[in-house]
Amino acid sequence: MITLYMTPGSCTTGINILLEELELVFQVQVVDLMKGDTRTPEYLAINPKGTIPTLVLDDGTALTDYLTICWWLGKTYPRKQLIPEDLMAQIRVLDALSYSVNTLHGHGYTRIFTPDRYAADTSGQERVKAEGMVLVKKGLHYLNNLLAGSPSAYVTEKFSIADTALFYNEFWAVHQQIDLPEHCQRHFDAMVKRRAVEQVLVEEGYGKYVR
Ligand SMILES: N[C@@H](CCC(=O)N[C@@H](CS)C(=O)NCC(=O)O)C(=O)O
Repeated sequence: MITLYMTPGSCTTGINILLEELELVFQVQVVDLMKGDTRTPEYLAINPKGTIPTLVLDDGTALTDYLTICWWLGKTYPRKQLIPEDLMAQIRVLDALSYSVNTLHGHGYTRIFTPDRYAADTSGQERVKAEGMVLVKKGLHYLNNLLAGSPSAYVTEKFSIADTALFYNEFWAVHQQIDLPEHCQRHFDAMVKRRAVEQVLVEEGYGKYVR
């Protein structure tokens, strides 16, 4: 059976949503980031990058990195059309996906959540967090403009793999009490109305965000 290595409320929430959207049978292995579960020899043997999400397939292949896992899921289960056919729509999906994971999460939120990676002392860490906040607001602004040009509340005409990555970043903003810009708020509202999103948020202990 497919196994998702995940931490509730982390970026893995987006992959959990995708698995539920695809109605796949899978199991989860909870990873305690604070306890350092991603740095154990056992975990590094599965994912040498020491990150979550990791998706281990039936044959034991371990997929690592958000984009890789999304792409595999979208291509392996095409019936839900989570990757659009049209090339320019695919380009929008890749742009939103990559920017959400690598820039907004990777540069912005990482500074807010783990400032100790950038500075050893308390005042340095406060500066890093403030820099992270600026990067997150700038990133949300970029994605808000991208959504403004969309024919739907989603990144493209229909829900796609990109929407899950944008969603977990919006979810973190709401959780951090950072105001979402207009189109991101509309996207977030559309996402929490989806059955799979509601189910995952409740399962992961964030039912209060479901309206
Ligand atoms: N590039 C990775 C990054 C994902 C990532 O940063 N995940 C965080 C949790 S939200 C993590 O694994 N942190 C543990 C660590 O980096 O040690 C991906 O796309 O999956």
